Amino acid sequence: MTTTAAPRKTTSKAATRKAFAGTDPDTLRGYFRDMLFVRRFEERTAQGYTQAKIGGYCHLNLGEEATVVGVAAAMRPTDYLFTNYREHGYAIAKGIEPGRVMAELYGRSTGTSKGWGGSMHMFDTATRLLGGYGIVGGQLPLAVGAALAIDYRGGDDVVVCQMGDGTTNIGAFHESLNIAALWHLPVVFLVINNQTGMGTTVEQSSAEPDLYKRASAYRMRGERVDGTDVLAVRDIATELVEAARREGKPALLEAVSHRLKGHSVVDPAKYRSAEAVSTARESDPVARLQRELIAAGFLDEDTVAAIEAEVRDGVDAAVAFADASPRPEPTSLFDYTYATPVAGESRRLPADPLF
Ligand SMILES: Cc1ncc(C[n+]2csc(CCOP(=O)(O)OP(=O)(O)O)c2C)c(N)n1
Repeated sequence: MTTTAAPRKTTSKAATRKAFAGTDPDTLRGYFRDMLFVRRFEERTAQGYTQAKIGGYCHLNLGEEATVVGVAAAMRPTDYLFTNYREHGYAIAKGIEPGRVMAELYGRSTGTSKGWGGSMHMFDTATRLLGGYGIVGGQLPLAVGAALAIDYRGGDDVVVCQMGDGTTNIGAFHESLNIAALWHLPVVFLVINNQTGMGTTVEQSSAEPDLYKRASAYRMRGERVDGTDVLAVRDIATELVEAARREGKPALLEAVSHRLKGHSVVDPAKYRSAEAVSTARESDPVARLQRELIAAGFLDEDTVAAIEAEVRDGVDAAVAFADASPRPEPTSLFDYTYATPVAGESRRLPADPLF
């Protein structure tokens, strides 16, 4: 069990290039573009919320972009992903059309869950994003079940199961890690340590705040990585995903980053000290990669402006698609509750008579 990837120092062009060695500049610019897309998409989501185009609970990936993109780069398209409710960026990184993600946020029938799921319940079998879960820890037993199904059928796909730091204290976390280790299931548990569960810090809530160490209770490999460093995340995630694929070795990866805003879009995060806010700002992964790529000579201001424009067009197109999409028919509310017909299922809408 080790701690990997101390933050890279950007001292000179040569040193920065050396840190990027082995990854070609186009791929690096692609990571930057994808991270920037998540950033701008989420900023637009917050705006859509204040315009009352988006309702319900809504949590953003701001500050988590390097982990989102790094983990996606480590996965095959056929690998499965389960997440908590903070999943818009993961949905896009997994390959879902951003317009369908925004349409789901808008509650439109063209969305990933036909407009009935909203921010916390994106689901797409084609790209193998199997949710989007609002119940803290709810995704873990299901992810282990998917890994069991893969193993049972003799497949070589892997399940990545994302969660927040607070989730490591819920019962389902321990039950899931135990079964995954006992049965050698191909699942990587990805803990996003953004320092807080709502307003409670990891130190206040966890008797063992080094969350990656929890893996040792199940004789599982546990790693901690700087979650603001896209290459460090990609490299360690690749190692763990491939060990799960080849050897049926489950693992836990703790990615440390900072939430740039409140818990959800309606949380002004007044419980945060000025120091915590400034630490979070300094750890901004998008700004960091931009800085480092410029220092290495792989990006210049003109290219950044061109990527910004391309990203803005992409997010504009997603918003336009969502805006133009129809709302689902109220009568379709119950169509997707069960996979198969259930006798006696109530399909009564609020204004309908009881009898
Ligand atoms: C079983 C359950 N308990 C409580 C809640 C309320 N709740 C929603 S988010 C949250 C905090 C979870 O924090 P963390 O796991 O660190 O995830 P993050 O929000 O930081 O991504 C809580 C307690 C819930 N949704 N489900």
